[in-house]
Amino acid sequence: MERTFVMIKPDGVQRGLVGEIIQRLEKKGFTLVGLKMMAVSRQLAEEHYAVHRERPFFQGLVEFIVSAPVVATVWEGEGVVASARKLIGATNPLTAEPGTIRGDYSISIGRNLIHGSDAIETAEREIKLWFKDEELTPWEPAQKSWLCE
Ligand code: D4T
Repeated sequence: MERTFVMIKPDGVQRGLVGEIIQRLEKKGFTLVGLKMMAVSRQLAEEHYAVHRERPFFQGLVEFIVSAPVVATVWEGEGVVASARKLIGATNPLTAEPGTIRGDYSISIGRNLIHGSDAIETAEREIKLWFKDEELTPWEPAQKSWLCE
């Protein structure tokens, strides 16, 4: 089953949006199989954003991610990677569509609340980076047959 990694960034935690963000993914019908609040080490933040190492915003982004706790989550479901990205909305919250998480609750690219894996392979890499196998709890939702044919 397809999985994605979603991180509620420090601004999402500080602004009390953890419940709202989790609820949007739950209500959509995806299954939460991993959840932990954590202070992120510099090493983990740098590794997570390694593709952006040469970008001018990299240092600021790492400082931001280590500045306060985040909530790391893993979600399961058919098409969850692309769908979570749609629910999250465009990187720049000012151009993110209303109805998306960033479009509804944020105004700045450097404080855009949430991260979601951008492809299936990225999701696999990020889940391995953030979670040990034993921290994930696969389960079968009782309402499954009411969600999917
Ligand atoms: P993440 O990875 O956080 O889900 O964001 P996106 O996938 O939507 O966007 P991204 O990889 O292009 O950017 C990663 C991260 O860097 C921040 N950022 C980005 C920033 O602070 N300034 C910038 O100019 C850009 C492009 C926001 C998201």
